Amino acid sequence: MIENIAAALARDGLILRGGFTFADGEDAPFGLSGAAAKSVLLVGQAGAAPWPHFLRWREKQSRTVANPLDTWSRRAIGAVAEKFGAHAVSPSDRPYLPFQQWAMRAEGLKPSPLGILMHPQYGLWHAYRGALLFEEEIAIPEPDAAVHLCDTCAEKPCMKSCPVDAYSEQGFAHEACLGHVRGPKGAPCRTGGCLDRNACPYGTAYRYPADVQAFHMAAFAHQY
Ligand code: B12
Ligand code: SF4
Ligand code: SF4
Repeated sequence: MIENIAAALARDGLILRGGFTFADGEDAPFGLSGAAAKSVLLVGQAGAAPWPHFLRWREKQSRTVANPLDTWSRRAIGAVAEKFGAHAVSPSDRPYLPFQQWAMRAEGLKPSPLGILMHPQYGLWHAYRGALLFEEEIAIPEPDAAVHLCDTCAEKPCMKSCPVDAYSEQGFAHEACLGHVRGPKGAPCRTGGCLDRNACPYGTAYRYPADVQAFHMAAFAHQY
């Protein structure tokens, strides 16, 4: 079944990002009928692979859609969920579902100093677009042990490039970031994306193109 789900998602540039089975008695989200889910599969992207699919869909819309990437993702992942008897959820659903905790469990990833999970191949250039919840247990292969590249990265350039030092050991000062991004000196972040994220030397083959980074930065600056 997993191979068929992966093939259906690939038509939109999306990939499966592993999954797991909830433990007995664990507080699990609801599946399709409203009963607690038994298994979850995460859906996401490596690099900006879904972008051309998203753009083609957006061009066909007769009027401007609010939160277009979320809307497209819900539509694409919702169609796959319907075909395979799953309940689709989104990282933007309220209350927020613990997508990063699920991802750490599903693929053995750990957070970078930026809070973004570090992937041994994609670096910081990957994201989650949804998840499929199943009320029956499904067979999910165990993930390979993931090397955490940040452990051996002595220089940590991702902590040295932000003009307002928004990322620190205390976490992410998003108001300081937004003040800079929206201000007169914020053009480099607005047009090319976060300078700290771009400073990481790993996964550069998957780095989102500047226009994609500008789209995400505009969404972040507009929403928060
Ligand atoms: C709210 C939110 C934010 C808030 C955080 C505010 C706060 N202090 O809580 C703000 C607005 C700051 C934010 C910013 C960004 N975010 Co954000 N965010 C979320 C969201 C929607 C909910 C987080 C949450 O509360 N979850 C509920 C708790 C219970 O789940 P959790 O797994 O335990 O949550 C973890 C996160 O909250 C994390 N965390 C806490 N503070 C921050 C700050 C940042 C920057 C990140 C990445 C994580 C993070 O720590 C928790 C423990 O692991 C998640 C999606 C999701 N549903 O999780 C995306 C998510 C964490 N964000 C993500 C990203 C990429 C970003 C950005 C880096 C890029 C962007 N979206 O444009 C920006 C930073 C801007 C920049 N300078 O580039 C990705 C991370 C992907 C990955 N590879 O790990 C996620 C998973 C969304 C996705 N679709 O994939 N985000
Ligand atoms: S620059 Fe180094 S510490 Fe920062 S995210 Fe990349 S590998 Fe991790
Ligand atoms: S987007 Fe710009 S201001 Fe915000 S954390 Fe990244 S480098 Fe700093």
